[in-house]
Amino acid sequence: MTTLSQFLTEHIQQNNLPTALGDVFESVAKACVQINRQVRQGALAGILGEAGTGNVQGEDQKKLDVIANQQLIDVLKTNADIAGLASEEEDTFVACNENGSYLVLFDPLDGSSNIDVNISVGTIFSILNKPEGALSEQSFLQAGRNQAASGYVLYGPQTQLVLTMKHGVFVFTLDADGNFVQTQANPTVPEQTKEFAINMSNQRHWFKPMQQYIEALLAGETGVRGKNYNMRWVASMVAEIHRILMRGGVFMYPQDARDPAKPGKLRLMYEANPLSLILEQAGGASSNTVKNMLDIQPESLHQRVSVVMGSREEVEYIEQLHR
Ligand code: AHM
Ligand code: MG
Repeated sequence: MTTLSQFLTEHIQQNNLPTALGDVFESVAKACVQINRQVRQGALAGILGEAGTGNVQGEDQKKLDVIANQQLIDVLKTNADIAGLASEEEDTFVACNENGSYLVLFDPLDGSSNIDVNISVGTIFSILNKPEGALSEQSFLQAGRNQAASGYVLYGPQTQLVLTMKHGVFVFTLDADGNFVQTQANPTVPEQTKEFAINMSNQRHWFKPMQQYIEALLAGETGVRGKNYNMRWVASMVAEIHRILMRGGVFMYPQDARDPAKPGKLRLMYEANPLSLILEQAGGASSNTVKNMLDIQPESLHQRVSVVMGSREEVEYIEQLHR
């Protein structure tokens, strides 16, 4: 039995990584154990429902969005290695410790439309090296490939932490005493799949190549793909990506024709990038339909992006349709 702390010590030594990186993971895990407690309590703690506030992106916040965000900020601020934070729920970045060498970006509670109906939600996080010089928004605007590490916590039937420090992917399960224990090493995303995930209600808004792709999947054996596909949509990206990490599949939230100012629904820096790094480390692929997700140079903290990620063969097929 290997606990998260034991794993971090060994993994960091083996791969010559800075010990401070391990401490950042310890802090994120600590905050997520607190969030997990709140999520599990639900109505018993009186924390379901709307907060009555909105975030900078014009989205209504749930009470638990606000609580999870504050818990992460409070815990991460006490870590001297962390120079700054950025969150889906904060207008701009939060400065922390002047001498810190890391930046942490997070979506405190992804899939929060699911909280009130007791369906899986998660925390997604990305860890960047802080560039030299004074902290500014610019310090955070690094391509996904530059991430030092990333991960997520899935609050599902089991609470699991999945992480990468760019030396493989590791899975931990929270035990009854509140400790993460390693339960899997290096899961791999199968290259081929027969499972896809997309919100079909947006179909009429999609651009042509996406229409064409889904039409081919729905045609099953009788279409150009020559096989029958199954579909899943949890509306919790962490849950979908975890499923794909475990058994393959393709997840899509494409840009569509509705609002040219909004290239997709999901956010690049704290949703797409961290999950892309996990999938790429596990042999999967990730794209904005024309370009590897991890090569996109971000222009703003809350930038939205078109998302296609999962089994390599499907992601490449979709990219081809867009060429
Ligand atoms: P959130 O960060 O506000 O929870 O939104 C992100 C979520 C993703 O987890 C999920 O894939 C998507 O929104 C679902 O969107 P929709 O409700 O349009 O299906
Ligand atoms: Mg989210």
